[in-house]
Amino acid sequence: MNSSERENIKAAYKATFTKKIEEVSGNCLADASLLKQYQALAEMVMESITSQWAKTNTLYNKNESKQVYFFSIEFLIGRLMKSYLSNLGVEELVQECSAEMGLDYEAILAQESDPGLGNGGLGRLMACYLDSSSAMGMPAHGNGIRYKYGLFEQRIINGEQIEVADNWLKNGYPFEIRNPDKSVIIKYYGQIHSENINGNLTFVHENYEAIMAVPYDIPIKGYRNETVNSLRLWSAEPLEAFDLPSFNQGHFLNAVRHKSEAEAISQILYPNDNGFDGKLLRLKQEYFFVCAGIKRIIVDFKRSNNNSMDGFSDKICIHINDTHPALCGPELMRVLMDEEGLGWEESWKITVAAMSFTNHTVLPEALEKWPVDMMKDLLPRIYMIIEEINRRFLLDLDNEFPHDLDRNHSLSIIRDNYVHMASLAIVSSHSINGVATLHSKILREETFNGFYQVFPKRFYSVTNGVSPRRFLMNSNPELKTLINDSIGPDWDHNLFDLKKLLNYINDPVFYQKFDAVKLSNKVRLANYMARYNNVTVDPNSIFDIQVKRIHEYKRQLLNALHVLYLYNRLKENPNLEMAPRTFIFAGKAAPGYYYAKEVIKLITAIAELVNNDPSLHDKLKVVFLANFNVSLAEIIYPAANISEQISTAGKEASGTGNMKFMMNGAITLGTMDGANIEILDAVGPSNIVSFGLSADEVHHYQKYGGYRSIDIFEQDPRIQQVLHQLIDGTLGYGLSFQAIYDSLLLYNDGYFVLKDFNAYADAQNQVDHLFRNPTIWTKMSISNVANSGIFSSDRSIADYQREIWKII
Ligand code: OAK
Repeated sequence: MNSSERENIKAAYKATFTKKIEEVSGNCLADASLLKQYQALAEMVMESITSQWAKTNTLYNKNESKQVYFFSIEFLIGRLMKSYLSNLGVEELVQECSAEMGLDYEAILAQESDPGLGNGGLGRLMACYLDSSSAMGMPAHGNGIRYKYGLFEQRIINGEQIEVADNWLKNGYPFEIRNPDKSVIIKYYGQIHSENINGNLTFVHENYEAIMAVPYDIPIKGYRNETVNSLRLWSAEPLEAFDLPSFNQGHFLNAVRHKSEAEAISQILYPNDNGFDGKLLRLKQEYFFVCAGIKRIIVDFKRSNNNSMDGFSDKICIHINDTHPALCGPELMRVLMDEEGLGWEESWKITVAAMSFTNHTVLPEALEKWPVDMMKDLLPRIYMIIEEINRRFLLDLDNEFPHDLDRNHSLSIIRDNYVHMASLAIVSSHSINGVATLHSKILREETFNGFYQVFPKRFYSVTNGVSPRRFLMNSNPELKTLINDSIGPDWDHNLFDLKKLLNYINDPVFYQKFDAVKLSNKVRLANYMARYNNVTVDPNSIFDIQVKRIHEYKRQLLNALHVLYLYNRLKENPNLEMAPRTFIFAGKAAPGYYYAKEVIKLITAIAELVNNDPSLHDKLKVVFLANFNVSLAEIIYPAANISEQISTAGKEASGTGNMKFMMNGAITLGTMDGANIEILDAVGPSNIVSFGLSADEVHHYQKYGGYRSIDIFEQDPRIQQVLHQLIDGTLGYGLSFQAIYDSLLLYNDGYFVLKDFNAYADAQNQVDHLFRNPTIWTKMSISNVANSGIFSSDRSIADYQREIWKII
């Protein structure tokens, strides 16, 4: 494009934008608020996407290529405007025009709410996978719930977490289209009768409670291509706004009660990460989006397949993201048998061939199991089908392993009066995978070993990945520019090309530029902390960052105790030689997770102690950033020097924050857990700092005992001092962290914090030495970026296509 063409395009953009402002606000540009500017831009974006969206859908409706449907109870998509603009290839243009019109581009983008429709890794992974599928031109869609309130907003008041409702829809959401014509009726409760209709045994559902699932579709625009996939989020509504008989009798409250009961289903996201609390409403949610999603898939499939179900599983993959959508199996069976008139065997074949299942945690407390009575009452037909699936499965098992009652019991989907969702998911899927090599091994050898013995060929491993567009190109534009200037722009379609950066691994000019980018990102985060935490930090200090959900197994406590230990060392010796450090934490605790909330309190108390002690000469700062979400994450990752990935080995299925940090040049300080092991493989041992017990060692202690935390305490005066400080008032008058203290000593330190303390302190010491040698540090940092290609979610999606969905 020559410069006069570009000027014409810019003029046209400015004119359209000015007109749009009038349309959305009734004001002229000069009087339009930032919100209206954002809404005008959002409308323009939607207008430029929708025709491509329609074309993509027309193509998909022909059913020529296989389509994947991700069923997930969470989709943590983050703000979308920047992705749309960049994927459309117009971001620079919009930026330039905004500046020329005197508008604040970043402030306009900040108007967008950040939909918190997920807790953490599970939901964010889905968003990355949608992004990658579209980027790769692959037909893939999301199916989930349009929660009216997403994950709570976290405020820190007097050092404690306070939860505030996340009203992300308060100004409307411009990137969704409501499609009431595609609504589906969902039936709960009632009774099932079998009837003989024309010689066929037919199941009839009576006296049920019906509610309506209404889809809202969000376009997922591919990166600089023509593909626009869909994320379909279902909202619950009553069939009728009023119960007219009640209304007419003057029972006004009754008349609207069923409305709020129906709406309750998609009212709020359960705020548990890696946990399960078996509430009835949650089971309603699970069936809600499963039933609605399956119905639409079948309607769409049949419409383009001469009203026939032939070849369904050749064209449709139903991928379930953990067990929350595991009812997809029995629901698909129900539709195939009760609505499509197929027999059990044929239906079962189709179901297993269509379904695949990814597990995302091995924590026993997160494995879902529903009381039989609850399931039977709420979903009577589904429960009947689960019983039959189980009966046939146990029969097969008995044929293969005769009289093996223990095996039969332990693998039974229904056992001890519960429906075990992982068992249901495994039995009804042709593929089961873990999300990192170690995790998949633990699934095979421990968690699902019984099933692995029965179905060895069903088990796979696909290591997670993250979107390089969101977590590198869009959130770290200066690094993107530097990479473009160095190796050319083509790495954007193949992240493995980042390896070409290794050509600069000894180039001092490149070092300087690379360091300048990191510093600039650190300054941005330092400004954020000055503004929101009122703490001044030195951008030249080591930014040592741990951001993720607060959970015992993730061991924020290990980090916090070490900070206290470092504080003690500095107090003892104010001239201690060390690079200044800024320890940064962020993450939400589940509202009912007392211990996690205590950890937040502890970190903020340590921050208070450390940041207000002038004798430390600014060598140590601690910051807890409130309300960690996708938008804040995008500011944090580019600014990190150290990525803390210190879970108890064997507990973190994969981790994905570790990959986002690495892509932005942070050095991993990590245990040999989850994908950290693969990060080590990718960068080599000299570009990572690893420490601590191995998963095998942890497993051994857990199985056979032999670890006594009190012994470590008694032998290590550093630990004694730090633990006493938890309860002796050092951290504030009247503040005592007795529960944490007890967990470590009285309850024998279930997550091996004290056991790993020494190794962690040594590793931190090593970090200090490495950082004080800038050449070595920059080299390590560049190596991390250069070797991060394997952690692109494009690679993960390619693995799924090849191994699991068999698309290419
Ligand atoms: C949440 C609820 C239930 C089960 C699992 C989760 C979850 O978020 N798991 C996380 O999934 C991520 C994506 O696979 C992994 O990277 C994390 O290690 C895992 O904790």
